[in-house]
Amino acid sequence: MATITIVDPVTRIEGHMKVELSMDQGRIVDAKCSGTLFRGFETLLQGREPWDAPVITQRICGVCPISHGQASVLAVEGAAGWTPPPNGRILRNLTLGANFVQSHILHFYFLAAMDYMKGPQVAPWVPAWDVDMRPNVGPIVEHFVQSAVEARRRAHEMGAVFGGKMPASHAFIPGGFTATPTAERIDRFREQLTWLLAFIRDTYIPDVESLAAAYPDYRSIGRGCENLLAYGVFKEDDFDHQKLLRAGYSFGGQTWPEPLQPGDHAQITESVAASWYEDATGGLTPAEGDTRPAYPKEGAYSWLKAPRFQTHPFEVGPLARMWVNGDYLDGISVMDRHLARARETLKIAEAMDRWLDELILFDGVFERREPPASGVGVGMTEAPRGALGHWVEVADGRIRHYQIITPTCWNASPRDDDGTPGPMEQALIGTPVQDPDRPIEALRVIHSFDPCLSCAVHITRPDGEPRVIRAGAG
Ligand code: NFE
Repeated sequence: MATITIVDPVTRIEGHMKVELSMDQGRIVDAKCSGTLFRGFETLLQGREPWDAPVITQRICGVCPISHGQASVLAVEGAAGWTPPPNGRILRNLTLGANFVQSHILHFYFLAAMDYMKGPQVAPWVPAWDVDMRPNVGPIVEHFVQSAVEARRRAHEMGAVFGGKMPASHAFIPGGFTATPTAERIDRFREQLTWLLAFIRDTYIPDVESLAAAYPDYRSIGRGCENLLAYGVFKEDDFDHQKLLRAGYSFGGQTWPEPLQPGDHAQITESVAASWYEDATGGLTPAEGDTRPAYPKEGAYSWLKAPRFQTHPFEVGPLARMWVNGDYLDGISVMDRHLARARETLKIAEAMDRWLDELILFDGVFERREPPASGVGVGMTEAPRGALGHWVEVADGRIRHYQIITPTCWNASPRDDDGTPGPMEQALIGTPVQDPDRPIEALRVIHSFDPCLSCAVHITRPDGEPRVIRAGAG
């Protein structure tokens, strides 16, 4: 008979997530992933000026704000028909790249590695479940202490060189970027990047490889839906022809992915059958859908909607990006996600070294224009955790409609109108579990996706009084 274990909250992720696991004969036979907070950013953007969107949406999350800034400026620029000058494009790439590097290092050393090894008996390694850990994982704990914390700090400082500050940067504005590329800033950026390139090559990638060698069974655990989707990111030219990480999709792990065409976003829909939202017709595109909470609701168990492409669930993230680019085709599993993420970090960091050389000193970074009075735009980009889209409609100079689909909405989505589980739910089903009360194996699957429920859900109090919280008040 199946037993049910609820892990709530799932820790060492961003945001709030609960997972309900049904287990039978040592395996997970069913899984439900729930986002446990409501995100109201779409609602609070309505009626505001389009220029507010990149600033406000960066507050969705402290880990990937730059991606939201990028998606938002692309959406507003799409509505206005603008493209930034070359320096603006390159400075965005560099600042976004810095954010990817810090996020991937954060994920491996601070969030995921502790699922596999015992560390010193101090936080963040304790409290922890007393479960079987394998001994031969290499010096990952030592590297966490000696260099991973410093690596993350350096990546943040690198992002702030042009971004002004991190995590949220005000440099992303429709029409371009606010910082100019001076020789002194380029030098400061390159100094951090040189250190980080050595860290990624000599420490991060070998650490992930030694973890994968110690846990070879996790090359077949957590395969999931095996559909992989990337919107593409890091524009290499001013005409939207070429990106460092191209857009594409693959059904069932096919190694010849399809390119994603500019109009294909119209085939992205969101189901709310298992989500606490009202939707009379279901399966709407983000351009049509809205955000009307409905709680409680029969059959619903998550504040995440269920995005689908061509009606199917898709895994997004570093593995999907590297897969559709042909850079990583070794497999789809827990360890393949870690390996692809580490190799992507190097690919991005190496490209950043080149982009620094492409900056044009004393050239413009921004073209001053009037904000659009009306129009629709879609900002399709990538966040560290995967495909990110912002949809905007402007009318009478104000935002009439705004919708966001984050990577974790794709990966941790609940059932859709057809009852099909989301990618993370599918990856959990079939996973062997030794102890149903301490399902560490399930956490390894979940963490391999690097979920961020902060991006996926949020809470607002539209009718409430502001709550004053005094830090340190007795
Ligand atoms: Ni809050 Fe985010 C990333 C975005 S995840 S971290 O990466 O968008 O859903």
